[in-house]
Amino acid sequence: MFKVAILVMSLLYAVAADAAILDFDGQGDMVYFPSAAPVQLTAMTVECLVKFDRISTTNTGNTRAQELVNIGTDRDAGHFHLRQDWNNQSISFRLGNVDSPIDYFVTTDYALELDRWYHIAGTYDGTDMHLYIDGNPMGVYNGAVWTSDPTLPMSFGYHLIGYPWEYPFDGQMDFVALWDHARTPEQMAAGVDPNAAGLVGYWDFEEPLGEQTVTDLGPYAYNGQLGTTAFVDPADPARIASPSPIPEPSTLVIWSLLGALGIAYSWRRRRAA
Ligand SMILES: [Ca+2]
Ligand SMILES: [Ca+2]
Repeated sequence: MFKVAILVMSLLYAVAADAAILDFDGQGDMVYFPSAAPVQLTAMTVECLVKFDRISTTNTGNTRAQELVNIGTDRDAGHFHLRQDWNNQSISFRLGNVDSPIDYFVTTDYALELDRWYHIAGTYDGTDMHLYIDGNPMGVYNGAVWTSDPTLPMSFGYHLIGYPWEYPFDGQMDFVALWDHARTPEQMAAGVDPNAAGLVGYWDFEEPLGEQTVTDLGPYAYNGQLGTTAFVDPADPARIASPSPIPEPSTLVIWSLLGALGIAYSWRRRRAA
């Protein structure tokens, strides 16, 4: 009966087709959230799908990193960052201590490739931080002490307006989700149910072309905007048609079903291309 229930739920998820993604130009394109976060986080998951047009490989100023999803700067107490770092040419997940601007971070040597979609996630259960790429564990930090500062602005693809190091993202992004608890790889593989408990925000970028608002499908209407203003501006990411192969929810569901049935799987094997 349990498996049947999962099958029915999965079929419901599979109805949601993906038509659009956001393309960031690497010159300062961002999604910016003018409002404060709806909740203060004492645990979290941040996850997104990204494809890189550039990998940061050298310690050269503004291009030494690429921000994916973050709140605040990496000097703010109560920040979090999911970014691509030059020093290992891979991903890091960072939390800033609320008591002092100290980063706890998890990083990896996993070699990123251009022109390939990745599911990237950072989780924090109140004690331990985990970094996942395509659902595969990439590292852990035990004993982090962190609480978010909900007044810090959130952005996708950019460090923060007015901060010297912008770390602009050059690539494509879709399916960003923020949770108030640490999700497991199996849960992440099942995709995002906008009605799920503990969802803080979920953005799939399916608004019409020309729409400036980046709509939160979760419970709090935690909406963002393209670029630095609510109008057309140079920092607006481009809304473009969803290309193939992007791991759409319907594809992920098949693999989560296999996981529920006890059949081993990995995110990497989900990508046939
Ligand atoms: Ca989309
Ligand atoms: Ca704008």
